[in-house]
Amino acid sequence: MIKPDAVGRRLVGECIRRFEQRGFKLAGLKLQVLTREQAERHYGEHQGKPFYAPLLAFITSGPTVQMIWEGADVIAQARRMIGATNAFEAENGTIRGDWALSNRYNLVHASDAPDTAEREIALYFDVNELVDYSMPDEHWLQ
Ligand code: 3AN
Repeated sequence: MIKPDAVGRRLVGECIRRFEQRGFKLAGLKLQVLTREQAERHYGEHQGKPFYAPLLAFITSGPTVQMIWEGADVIAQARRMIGATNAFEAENGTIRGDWALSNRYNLVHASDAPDTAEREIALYFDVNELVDYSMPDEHWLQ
């Protein structure tokens, strides 16, 4: 997910470019303002924590871009490309390490495991919004 701060800072194209150029395949794409209910379901694990209310306020404050990326080891590799949650700890060369200076306004979110990815895809997409197709260079990317 590209979060409202990244959309507001016109970093959507830069974020997508990094995943495309690494070799991942885009299987779903959507621009939407999250509803309060979607945000609560997305961040349910943080309910009751002191940062929960401001986190929900931020994530529903503007448009987000939901993306489904496919490819070899995509979950682990995407998290490496994004960098540590706290942007002050994110390495240079990562999305957060290059463009963020905040723990909350950290530009992007990525699923951390296959079951989380399934849950988050179902939260934001209908099955018929996923696109299955081949890329001519796929055999070089696995
Ligand atoms: P990510 O930003 O990688 O999706 P999560 O889901 O662990 O990471 O956290 C979501 C957001 O919750 C963070 N961006 C941050 O704003 C807030 N958050 C998580 N853990 C903490 C923490 N220990 N202290 C303050 N805020 C936190």
